[in-house]
Amino acid sequence: MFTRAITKKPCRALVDGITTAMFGDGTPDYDEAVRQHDRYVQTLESLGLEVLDLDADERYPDSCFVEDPAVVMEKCAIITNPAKESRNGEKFEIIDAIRKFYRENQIFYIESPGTMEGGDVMRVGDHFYVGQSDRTNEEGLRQFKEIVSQFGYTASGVPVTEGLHLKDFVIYLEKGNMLVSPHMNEEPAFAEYNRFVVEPEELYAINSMNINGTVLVPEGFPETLRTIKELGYPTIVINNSEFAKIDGSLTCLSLRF
Ligand code: CIR
Repeated sequence: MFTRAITKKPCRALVDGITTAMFGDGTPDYDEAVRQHDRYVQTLESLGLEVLDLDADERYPDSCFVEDPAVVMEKCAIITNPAKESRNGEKFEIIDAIRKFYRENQIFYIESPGTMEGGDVMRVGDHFYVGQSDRTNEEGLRQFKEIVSQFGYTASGVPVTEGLHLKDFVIYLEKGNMLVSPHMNEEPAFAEYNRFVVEPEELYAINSMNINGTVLVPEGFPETLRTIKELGYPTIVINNSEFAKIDGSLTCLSLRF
């Protein structure tokens, strides 16, 4: 069960966020992004989470995507080392928030030449699948494994060849169910799970998010919504259009623990 989340308000510089336009082009509208973010925070609260919503930081256009500079779990927190220059400093800003919930001896750091972003880290029980992507390298994975193994967790790498982060192409919905891209459906690491393939036109909806049994689904993807409902999960549809324009999806906007 999640009891807390950390989020961070979008800044006006959001319009300069990194984008490959893989989920559609256009520049995010700041006011609409703020409204969508407020609704996101309220939704987490409605599901019982206490949310620490940090102030916007104009120095880092992508800083509302707090999932990337840290990975949190019950027994420890890891400050990552974001690969992109414009995002790397976010790791220094997230530490204060992490310190509110973790003791110093529970906080660890991915160090250069290791790189990692939380969007590449997908948890299944006490195992972490770690995307090996442009943002998370082998050395990042090695350090991550070393850290989490001290606390009884395991980790393994999965190649990400389609785009940004692992969780854009596969998401664990709990109860053995996964949403996968056609390519991830072929990934041997996921062979044992019940996989539900999301077709390319609904790719953005893979990054749906299970919060204590309810699945948040981005607005505008009827097939994926139907699949998730048919699996028996209660759902809440969330409009995330302004974040999608800069490759941001639902999980990116929070750290949950
Ligand atoms: C970036 O390219 O870093 C941001 N524009 C989007 C980050 C999305 N984060 C995530 O999926 N965890």
